[in-house]
Order: sequence, then structure tokens, then C-alpha cells
Amino acid sequence: MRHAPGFLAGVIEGFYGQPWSQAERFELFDWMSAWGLNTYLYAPKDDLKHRALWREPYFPAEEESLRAIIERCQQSELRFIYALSPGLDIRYSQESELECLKKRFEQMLALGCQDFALLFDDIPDRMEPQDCERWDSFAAAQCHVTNAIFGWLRERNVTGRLLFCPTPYCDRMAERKLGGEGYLKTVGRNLLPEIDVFWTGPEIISREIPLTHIETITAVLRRKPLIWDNLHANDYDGRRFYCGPYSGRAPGLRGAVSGLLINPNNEFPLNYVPLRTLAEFIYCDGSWHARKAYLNAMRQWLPYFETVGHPLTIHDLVLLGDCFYLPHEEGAEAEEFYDSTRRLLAAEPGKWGGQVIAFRKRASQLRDCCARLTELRHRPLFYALSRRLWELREELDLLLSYVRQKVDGGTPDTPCRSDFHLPGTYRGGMVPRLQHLLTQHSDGTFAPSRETAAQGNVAANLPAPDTSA
Ligand code: GDL
Repeated sequence: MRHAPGFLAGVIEGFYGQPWSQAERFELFDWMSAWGLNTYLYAPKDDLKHRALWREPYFPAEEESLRAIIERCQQSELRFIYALSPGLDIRYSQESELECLKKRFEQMLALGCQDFALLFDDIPDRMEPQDCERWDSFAAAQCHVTNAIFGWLRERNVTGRLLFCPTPYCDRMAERKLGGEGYLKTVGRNLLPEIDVFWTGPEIISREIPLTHIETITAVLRRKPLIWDNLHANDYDGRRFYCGPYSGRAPGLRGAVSGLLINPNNEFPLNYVPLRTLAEFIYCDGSWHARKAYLNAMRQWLPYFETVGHPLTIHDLVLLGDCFYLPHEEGAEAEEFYDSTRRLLAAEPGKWGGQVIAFRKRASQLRDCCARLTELRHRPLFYALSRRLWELREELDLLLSYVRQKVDGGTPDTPCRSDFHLPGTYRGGMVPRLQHLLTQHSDGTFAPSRETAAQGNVAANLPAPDTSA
């Protein structure tokens, strides 16, 4: 499938946490140019000079590494877009602030950069009193600054793109009136039509991006949105990663937006399948089969899993990948394993019968797979996986041991213990304790967990403190 000229397809380095290394970026560019992706957006949230210190110029060494990225993109015929996020503390009405933006962009122009972005996501949605005197809305102030930068770039004969990320960048935020009443309408009206506007869909992490949803936002923004896709981003949950396929989007989306850029996992080596399947989605004819694309991409990823010992099979890799699939769903094999294990544990051990054999086989396959991956030759890939594999293996060991004790250990109500899962070191710490205080229901609402509530009842039944003294 051919795309409109100027259609942006590619990757945003736009997550919180440690930015990718130069070597990782160069490998990314190799993948992208081999697969037909055309755009890389530099926007690592925790590069201090991208956000917190946006006014400070780059040091020469930093310039050199940016120059190398730009040159590498040029050699690979990729569009390099440089993003700056001044929104944490910019004073929109001060000329000196505009000068700081220009200074930074000037520095980037000198390094060969031609395309830019101004991002106003994840910032406090209020302005300084002087700004409020000049503009009646946050959106108007941001549009003013962005339009001014656009004009300034054009005066320098820069023909590249300028992208803008609004403060409410998904439906949910707009519904909550983030950025103030009518924010997006003001952007639609005030922002110059040549400037692209980012949008993440119905949610920050959108399970689906329906076409009807895009039609509505296109009317408001008065332009096709540019999708900033967080489907595979994992910066918000350090225990997970997502190696499932690009999914929940229909091929018709491609014609309805000005581009599709994904902001994927922090750990670069874990992004093979997300990026490979995105590229396939970009070029597919007819309908899109996410699972089929996933299985194909997994086969291509398998050679990265060479070990110093017993090799991993594609079945092992798919089972493992299914445990770290997508934010809203496990892959089919992991889901099936979970369901059958849950059913097994819910039943009386005396009635387990043949299910135990099936459970042991599957759990052991997955457990052995985690163990074998410690012998990966590709160490960066192993290091990216290792904490998650450790955790998965630990849970599987416990389940296997529980089932073994119930089957072999005398009466069904003999308590189960494990010397490797002891209170304090197993699932311990402040974060899990805090996590247990509230429970989330399937409709998204929160309430005190059963344990928390039970403690409340105990407290409520205690005799009133003696205040007579
Ligand atoms: C966000 C941030 C992004 C982050 C992602 C996932 C946008 C526009 N901004 O809200 O930097 O990686 O969520 O946590 O998506």
C-alpha cells in the first residue's frame, strides 16, 4: 500500500526513564530503514535538556552525539525530528522565552536538523498571571508561541515539519477539560494549518483507535491528527513489557491520520516485534491480522535468542511473548495457561486428576524457558528481560511447588510452604504493601481491598479508647 506524501511512520523516543544509547538508536535506524519506516522523533522525557532544562544550550559533547544521530538518520533516509518540551515552566508572554526556544532550535539547525516539535504534554495546566492577562486561554498562549516558531523557521527557509503536542492529547483528558474549556477547539482555530497535532486516541494508552473517533477529533482540530501511539509504552509499569503485535487499529486509520508514530518499551531490545508489526501494518493491503503478524515477527526475532546452551524453540518464544503481550490482554497461550491454572487451584486437589499433568507440562516449559534465557548470547536482550523473567520464574516455581505438595504431601489441607518464598523477601516492600490497600474493580473504580476493609471492621469493633484519665 502506498501512502500520501509526507505520511510519517515510525518511532518516538518519548518515554520517561533512561534514554536509549547511541548504539541502540543506530540499530533502530537499521531496522526502520529495512522495514520502510521513515521517521524518528527525539523526545526522551528524562533528557534534562529536553524538558527540565529546556533553556540551556547543549554542551559540545552533547552536540556531537546529536549530530551523529542526525547524520545517521540522513544516511538511512529517515526524517529526524527534534522535540523540545518547554511547558513545565515557560512564561508564554515573555519575549526572552521565545528567544530561548529559537536559540535551541538554531543550535539544532546548525547540526543539520530540519524538522521540529513543541510538546506541551504532562505539564501543569495553568499560566502565570502575566500570561493570563494577555491570553484568555492556555491553548491560545501555546498556539501563539508555536505559530511564532513556525514563522521563524520558515523565514530561515526551513521547509521541514513542525509538530505540536497539546496538553489534553486524548479523549479522556479532553473530557476532563484538561487545559481548560474549549482547549482543542482553540487549537483547531488558532494553530496554523501546516502544523501537525499529536493525539494518542481515546486514552493515553488506547486499546483501540476507532475511525469514528478520528473523524470527531479531525473536525475539532481542523486537520488530520498525528498519532502518538503509546500501545507498547511500558514506562508506567516497571514490571511489564509489551512484545505483542500492533493491534486494535484498522488499516483504514492510515488514510485518516497524518502519520503513525509509536512510543514503545523503554528497553530497546524488547521492541523488535512492536516495530516489525507496525511496519507491516503500515504497508498491509486489505485486512490486518495482528496475531498472524505477531507470529511472523516472532519467527524473525527468534535468531536474537541464541543461547550458549540448549536452544529456544519458536514455541517457547511464543509462550513467553504471550506472557508479555499487550497492556490490555495476554497472548492466547498465556491466557489459556492462566485460565487452566486458575481452574485447577479453584478445585479440590482430590479432584484434580489429569489436569495436573497438563499444568506441570506447561508450567515447566515456561519455567525452563526462563532459566535457559539466562544463557542468551545477546546480553543486552537478556538484561532487558532478566527482572521480568526472574519474577515469572519465581511465581511458576511457587505454583509448581504448591501443586506438588498438594498431590504428594498427604492430606489436601496440609499447609504449603516454600523455603524460597519467605515473608519479607518474597513480594515484600512498600510498593506492594501500598498496592494491596486499594482494589480496582473491572469498571475501573477503586475501593479498599478486602484485607484493608477487614482491618477496618476489626478496628471498628475495638472498644473505644479510654479517655477518662
Ligand atoms: C504519556 C507521555 C509519554 C509517556 C506515555 C506512557 C504522551 C504524549 N506523553 O502521557 O511521554 O511515555 O504517556 O506513559 O503520551
